[in-house]
Amino acid sequence: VRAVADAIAGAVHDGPAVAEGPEEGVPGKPGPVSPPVAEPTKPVGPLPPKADQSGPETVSPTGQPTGAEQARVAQSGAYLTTAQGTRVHDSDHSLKAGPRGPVLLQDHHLREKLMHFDHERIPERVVHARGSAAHGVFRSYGTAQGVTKAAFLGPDVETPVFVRFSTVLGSRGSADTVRDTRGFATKFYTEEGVFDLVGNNIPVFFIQDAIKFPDVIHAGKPHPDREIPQAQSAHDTFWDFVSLHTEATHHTLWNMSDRGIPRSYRMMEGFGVHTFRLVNAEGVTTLVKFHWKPKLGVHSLVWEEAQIIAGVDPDFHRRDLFDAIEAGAFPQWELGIQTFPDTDDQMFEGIDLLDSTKIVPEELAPVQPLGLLTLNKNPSNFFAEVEQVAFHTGHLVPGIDATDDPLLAGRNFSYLDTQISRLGGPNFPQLPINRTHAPVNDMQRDGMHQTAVHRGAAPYKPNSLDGGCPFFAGADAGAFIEVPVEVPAGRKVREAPASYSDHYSQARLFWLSMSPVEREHIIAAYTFELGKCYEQAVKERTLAVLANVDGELCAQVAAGLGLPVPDPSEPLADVSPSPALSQVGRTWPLDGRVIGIVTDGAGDLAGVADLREAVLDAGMVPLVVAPTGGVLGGGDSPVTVQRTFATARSVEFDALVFAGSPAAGADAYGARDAKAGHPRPVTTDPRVLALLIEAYRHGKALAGWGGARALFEAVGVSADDSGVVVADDSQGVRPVMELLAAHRVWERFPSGV
Ligand code: HDD
Repeated sequence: VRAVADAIAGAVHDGPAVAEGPEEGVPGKPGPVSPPVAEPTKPVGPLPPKADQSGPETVSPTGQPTGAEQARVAQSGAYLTTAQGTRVHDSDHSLKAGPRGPVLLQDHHLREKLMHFDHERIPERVVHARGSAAHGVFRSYGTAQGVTKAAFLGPDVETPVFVRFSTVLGSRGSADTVRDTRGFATKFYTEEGVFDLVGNNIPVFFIQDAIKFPDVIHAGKPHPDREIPQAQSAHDTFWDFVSLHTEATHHTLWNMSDRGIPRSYRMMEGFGVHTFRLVNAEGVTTLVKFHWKPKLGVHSLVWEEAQIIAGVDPDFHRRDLFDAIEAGAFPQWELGIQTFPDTDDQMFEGIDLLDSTKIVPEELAPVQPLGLLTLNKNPSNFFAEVEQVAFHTGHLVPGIDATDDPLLAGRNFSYLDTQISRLGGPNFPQLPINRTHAPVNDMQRDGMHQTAVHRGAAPYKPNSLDGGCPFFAGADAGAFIEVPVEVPAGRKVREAPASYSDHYSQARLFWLSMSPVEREHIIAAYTFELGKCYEQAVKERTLAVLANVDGELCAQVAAGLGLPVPDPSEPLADVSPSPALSQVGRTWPLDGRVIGIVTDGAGDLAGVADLREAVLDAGMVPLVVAPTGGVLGGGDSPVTVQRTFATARSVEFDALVFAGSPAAGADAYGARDAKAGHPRPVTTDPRVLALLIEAYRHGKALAGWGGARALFEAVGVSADDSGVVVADDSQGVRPVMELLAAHRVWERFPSGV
């Protein structure tokens, strides 16, 4: 940059002499042109990555180092210019009539700079305002060809994608780990046009008909008078609505389960929710439900962890996604479908496929894999990409069509409509992130923010002036042709089919599918949320709803609220559990798990370095925690500190290892006990004790060597407890890594958190 600047500066100085301007400080008197303003900084190379990002190698999908040059350098030239390209002489002082005089209206640069700044924000999304996203690629296995002619689902076809994850209720700046549904929206830039799969991490929805959407969102959003609470369902209006509107019961139960507080976006399932209609090359149709299955498994936080993170690191999920991709630990999901015959009644095993409050258990219709999604590139500019991306359920490609689900129909109107106010007009498909990768040859013209310079005189059809172009395509030329399905004839009514009045059977199915620990969490969540309500009638009505789901669930929540247990108002549904719905009881890959290695800074540093390498080799992220920052030790294996006792909190680690400290013995991790002969390190730094106690309570794997045994005993953790590994050296604690395959030490529950 400096070389270019010097070259350009030289060229200017070598040019013809400039006319003399007024002398500085003397009004009206001609003087020399004032010299360029002295720059306070010199151009520098990219800064080194921050310590906390220096874990695994930082690479881009193409193997290039990232983060530095591309991401940090915002400018493309040596000189600052206005938006019109005119070079700027001074951007720090307004143009004034003398140093203490009034600012002059003729200062175009000031006007332009402030005008642009004043308009930097656009309206946030009315729902799903808080989110983050990544680029990636979807590679199809070709297994879906029998049921769809969609070209991007052909064998080995690779399609670029952009995926945005989100919470629903909170504002743009709200915390990531609140209890809520998560959005999982995927834009496939296929050769046949854009296909958007705008799903959630929960397979059912609160309402069966889109006309209720404003109601459920008004109830869930903060109270309109005081605008609290932010990003929460734990308040009267939400529970008022869902207790009166009982078709929401199934979705609400999912929200109160561990699914409402995911550990990471990388560890969430995704669902298209509605039933879609696929059509193959022969015109044969199949009804399907879309599923995203994460390679890392489906994992959640525990509620206390989620609450602490909301304060300690509100960007937890955003950071996790970004860091994983920067580190080359690219998250992956398999896309799959459940298939159902396209029968006249659109029912499967007694389940109404057009009712978005219902699932079809995987035991009845297995999820068949179609392809693999890999997220491998972070956005370069959050606003341009993550804020401006516009998803729409109506963006379909040949081979994939909508069904008559009334929730989907309303969405097909709403997503286009909302972009008009959010992105300021009808030309949002021209924004770079929204541009299709297929050739566009439409007849849309003009409008706000038009960036295309269209040519020709005949943007209409039919025409003869452009030779009749463009022509319509038939199915052979890849046109999107709506599947000509029969529409049931009938009267025009505002009614729902009888099957839509079953509001409890699948809520019960979900409850019965949960393991004991997951049920404990659901009871705790209902008790917490209703405990935050003020209206007695709302609490009582919710208990009446729960009585129709399960007696034990209702009784436990009632006990927590100190209220009587109501009788069910209808017989409990006779349903079988779906084991696939439980998150507990399996093992999963360890990639990207975070292991904190806590050292007192003076102990077995060689052991710390050795363990760090072992964690990296296992594809996980080691973070060294020490009393202060900097580099510990020296020689061949210095250890860089990533977290200090002041900045570390247990919630960002999946496991904690307390490094041995032979020198300090039992008094490691803090000042020694003043009382000679005291057996325990009672003066251990309280922040270290908090790390240990929280991690234990949240069911995290723990390990330690050397003086760590005494530290564990000091807080009542025994070396014989489940999920605790105590050894003599850093080699001996390595089995702690394998414990992470089960996500948590489930034996420690129920724990009351
Ligand atoms: Fe919606 C955004 C998912 C029902 C109206 N929705 C939005 C996003 C996701 C979903 C993931 C965020 C997209 C992004 O990242 O930009 N919505 C769902 C699912 C639903 C659902 C899975 C039920 C199955 N939504 C739904 C209904 C309506 C809307 C019934 C209205 C009738 N949704 C919107 C919206 C949003 C939106 C207001 C806000 C911003 C946007 O669309 O672009 O139009």
